[in-house]
Amino acid sequence: MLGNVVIIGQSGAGKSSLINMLCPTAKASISNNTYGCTMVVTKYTCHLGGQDYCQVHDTVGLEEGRWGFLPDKQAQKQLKSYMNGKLKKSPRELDLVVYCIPGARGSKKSQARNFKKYKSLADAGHVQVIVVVTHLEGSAGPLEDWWSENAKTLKDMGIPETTKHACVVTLPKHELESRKRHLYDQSYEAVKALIRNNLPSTRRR
Ligand SMILES: Nc1nc2c(ncn2[C@@H]2O[C@H](COP(=O)(O)OP(=O)(O)OP(=O)(O)O)[C@@H](O)[C@H]2O)c(=O)[nH]1
Ligand SMILES: [Mg+2]
Repeated sequence: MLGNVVIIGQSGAGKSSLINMLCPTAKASISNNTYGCTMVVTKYTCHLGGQDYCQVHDTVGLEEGRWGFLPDKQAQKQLKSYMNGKLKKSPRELDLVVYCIPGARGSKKSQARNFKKYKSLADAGHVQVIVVVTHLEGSAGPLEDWWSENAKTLKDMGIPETTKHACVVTLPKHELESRKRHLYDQSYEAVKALIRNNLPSTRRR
């Protein structure tokens, strides 16, 4: 087991969809874009190639506002206490944080606030934060181009351009136009490699 990976981000960013991509037997519930969906943290096994695997933790969505199933204030409290709990365990039960953002939706002040908040929490526990940008099936060129083309958006979100990242599509494959379906497979490989390469136990090898 290579470690524990916690996926965080705003409601609807595609965290559960990302989990379903990484762990095909997971069947994490996906929201309908109107209300947030994941109410409790759940963990799944993600195979990373060969005998290697990690645990990925699906978390509650942030920024649901006052009227969602889990208002932002409550979600923030739940996530913070979950991450702190994992960081304080001995041995530590958190090895990597994936911050998920929907690339097609631009940036919001709250995303910058959230990134800063959870990055400093992770930093304090000496845990790396990586970024996965979702919702990119509309991109005209290679998905990875999003990163350099959106330097201003990243800056607005407080995300350093040097952050390890992957630009992907997590919309379920059957919902993609057939000519775009290869992007799903490509995204799966990109995120798997990103996680694998940044887990401390792999880096120590
Ligand atoms: N267009 C597009 N839609 C996506 C993509 N990834 C996920 N979605 C859709 O976005 C909606 C929200 O996805 P979820 O995976 O439930 O998002 P979440 O971050 O887990 O949301 P919460 O559980 O509320 O925090 C669903 O309708 C997904 O099908 C993507 O890459 N592109
Ligand atoms: Mg979810």
